[in-house]
Amino acid sequence: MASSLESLNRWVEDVARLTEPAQIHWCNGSSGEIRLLTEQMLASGDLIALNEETHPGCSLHRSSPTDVARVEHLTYICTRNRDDAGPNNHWMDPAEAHAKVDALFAGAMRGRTMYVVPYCMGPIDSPISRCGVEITDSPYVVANMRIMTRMGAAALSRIEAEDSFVKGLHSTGELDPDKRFIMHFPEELAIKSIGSGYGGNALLGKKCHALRIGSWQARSEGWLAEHMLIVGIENPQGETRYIAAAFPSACGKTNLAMLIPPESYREAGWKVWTIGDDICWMKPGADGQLWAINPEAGYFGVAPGTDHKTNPNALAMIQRDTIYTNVGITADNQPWWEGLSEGQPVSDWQGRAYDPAKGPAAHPNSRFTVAAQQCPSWSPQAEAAQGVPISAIIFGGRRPSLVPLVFEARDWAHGVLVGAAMGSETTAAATGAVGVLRRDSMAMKPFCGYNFADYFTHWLSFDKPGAKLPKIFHVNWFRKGADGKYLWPGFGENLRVLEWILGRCDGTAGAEETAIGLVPGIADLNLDGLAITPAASRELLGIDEQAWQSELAAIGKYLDGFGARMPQRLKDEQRMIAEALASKPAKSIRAANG
Ligand code: OXD
Ligand code: MN
Repeated sequence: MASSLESLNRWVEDVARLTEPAQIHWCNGSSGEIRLLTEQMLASGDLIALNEETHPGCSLHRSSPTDVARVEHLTYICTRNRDDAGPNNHWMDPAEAHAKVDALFAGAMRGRTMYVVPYCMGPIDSPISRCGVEITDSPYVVANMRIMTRMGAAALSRIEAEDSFVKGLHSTGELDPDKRFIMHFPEELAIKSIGSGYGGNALLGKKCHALRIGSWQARSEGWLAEHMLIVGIENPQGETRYIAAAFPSACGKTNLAMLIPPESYREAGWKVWTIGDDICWMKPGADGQLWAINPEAGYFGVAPGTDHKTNPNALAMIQRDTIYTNVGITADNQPWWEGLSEGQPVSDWQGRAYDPAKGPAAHPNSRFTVAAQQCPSWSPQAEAAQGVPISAIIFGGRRPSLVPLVFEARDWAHGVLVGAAMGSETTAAATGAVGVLRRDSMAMKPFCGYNFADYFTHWLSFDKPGAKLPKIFHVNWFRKGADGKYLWPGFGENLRVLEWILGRCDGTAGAEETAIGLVPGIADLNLDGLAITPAASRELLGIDEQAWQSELAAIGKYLDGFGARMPQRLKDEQRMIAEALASKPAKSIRAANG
């Protein structure tokens, strides 16, 4: 059999023949290489230097105004059998998809440099990590991949030693939305993306590899590739436990991953450690626990709303060596976005004189790209080859009504249903209407590389003898009162909810059994020092049985939409809860020592 490097060389030659670049550059990931590339981009205008005194090593990239977000309607899963992609994906026959994009790739790199970017998703020495190579004609993509992945010589050595890697081909093409496609070929471990330079469409290691192709690989190899942050919570006794949490785009994953404990918790000795803010790969270990790595090496975070109050760790980490995309700038060339309490914009994200009548200074989906280590709460365990053991999995969404602040699933299968039923109001991270409720199972609707029904079956399969699975919870920071105001303060105060969750994991926290799961009583949560009225806390934790009956009916309909492949186990779970809602009164269960 040909070695991986032979097959890589052959692929690079084939791509060069098709795309006709002026030159080919194999990236080694060195600091000299990135320095030169950055100088070239500053000279060409691909990057704009920012204030070197306040923001050393930072630069700004302005994307094409029609290329500012992921494009789900142009994103395809191309499997031989349409049902393998499922109703949750756009599908195209692989032969047709290759023909369609190859026609666009023909000659696409004329006059440009073709970069060959070997990368590793996850610590170089981790058995959970997987490698890929992205071929791109965008130096901006190369610079981002260098921050977001372990890119260069070490990844190439691992590829040489392994027998497969994910092939990602990218060109910005003409940046024409009519000639834009993000194609995935999971059976070939291949991606072809053309016509966009935007993060999620162009940094192929992230959504395309680590989630869409990764989820496919994970199913065939017995692990999970999830749209989850990973955070470590250290209690005053010095024990750190790890939580993985899935929220749809722009629901505060980055904020939760970098949470600053409230003052009283800090004083008592609580600490928060960041492992990852977007993607989590989890695999059962020999001990039966799920062990997780963050496959990424950086954060590609949403800038607007990032401030001292909302996410001081994020603000601190982006003061140096950061690539900003589509933010505004101040008169002295500092980056600026809506929600930043200091400074005034003079130019907007398109480089026009800032005029509030023309819209915000920063695009709502403007971003920062920064190395993970720059985060003050970065955990050295993010580099651990074996990963970290996961004690709890949290699902959540933006639900202004109905869904309580937190509840616990009775068992794994119930937890899988809770994840499958997740929903949220849409945000600006993808193009489309904002503020509409859409079901987003496990926050993977845009990212699962195969049929959701098969994905739920895969999740259920982890519940087997010997497994020591994490408990599963659902949170909702976004419930509103009758006055339209949020009932829960959110941000650092969310640690109070995490404390309850960890207390449930070790049997020290109480809960009340309800038809939808285990909900804390008011006395089970530490609300000390919070300005929250008893009426508001009752509303936050309350369950409106009638409204939940409609919700369960809607969930049942949603599951039925996946047809015959939907696991019966999940449908049974839905039916049991619907029946319990119609009959069961709430009862209180107390922790053994609580
Ligand atoms: C992201 C997203 O960019 O989920 O992380 O949209
Ligand atoms: Mn994401």
